[in-house]
Amino acid sequence: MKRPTGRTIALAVAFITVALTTAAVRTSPTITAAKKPTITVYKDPACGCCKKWIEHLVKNGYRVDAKDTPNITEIKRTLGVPDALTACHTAVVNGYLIEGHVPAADIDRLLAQKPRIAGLAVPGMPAGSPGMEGMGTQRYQVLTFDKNGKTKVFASH
Ligand SMILES: [Cu+2]
Repeated sequence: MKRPTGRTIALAVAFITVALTTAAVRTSPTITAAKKPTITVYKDPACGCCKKWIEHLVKNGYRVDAKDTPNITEIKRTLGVPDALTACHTAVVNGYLIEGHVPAADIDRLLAQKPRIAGLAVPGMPAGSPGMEGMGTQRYQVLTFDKNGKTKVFASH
């Protein structure tokens, strides 16, 4: 019977170390976070649910450039958010508009799929959407919209 030599054990240890290091790099959340772009968020300084939505984005690896403005309605018009789809804050990421409490996972999918749309919207402020927790939950949809205001369902929650 052959006993393992010191060299065999050293090789095995080296192999396990490499395997563990590789696994750690692959699952590291900081690496994923570094790949996510900055989202510019326009909001009224008094808006509390806007701040909570920003926290949700940051928790999901986005960098946020928050811009307080007293005239958010004007900004929505200028950026081209259809009147029927408005909520509280309006955001811009990689050229897409994000209106209202859109979940970070839907923004992830938007940026991965890059559809030819103007942006995503969660009209109104449905209870239970990210940033609107603590007041129960209701079902809501994330809509895509184009420049003419034409919408399609992107996700249902
Ligand atoms: Cu809100």
